[in-house]
Amino acid sequence: MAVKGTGAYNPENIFAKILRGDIPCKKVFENEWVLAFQDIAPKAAVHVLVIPKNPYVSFIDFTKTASEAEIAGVMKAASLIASDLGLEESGYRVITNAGENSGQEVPHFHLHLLGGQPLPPFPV
Ligand code: IU
Repeated sequence: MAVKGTGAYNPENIFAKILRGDIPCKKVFENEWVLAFQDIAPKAAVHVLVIPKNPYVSFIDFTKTASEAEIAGVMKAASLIASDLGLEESGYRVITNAGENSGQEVPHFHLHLLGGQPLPPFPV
């Protein structure tokens, strides 16, 4: 079910539990800024989620609240992961859903990296 994607951060959301190690994930990459893991229900041959380690609900929350160093760290990590996954060669799409009308399910800001195959016309 879609969530509001606004308001206070709920530390009981599933990605917060993954970050705490309470729930396992198929980890792809981790550094000081992000954790990246395979989406549990992939929508493309490559479907990886990149999440900041700090608690942000959405893209706007993240960009308004995080330091410039953190914003750069998260975006650079996502770019590095996409390159390492071969997405430059295959083509790719980077998506973030925010709020109920977008279908955001998990209220912890995340980037979807999608690729590894021809993608259907946008919006996916
Ligand atoms: P959304 O942008 O909030 O709709 O994306 C949430 C994604 O998290 C979605 O693609 C789910 O398949 C994925 N996911 C997951 O990888 N592991 C989980 O335990 C749950 C959702 I719940």
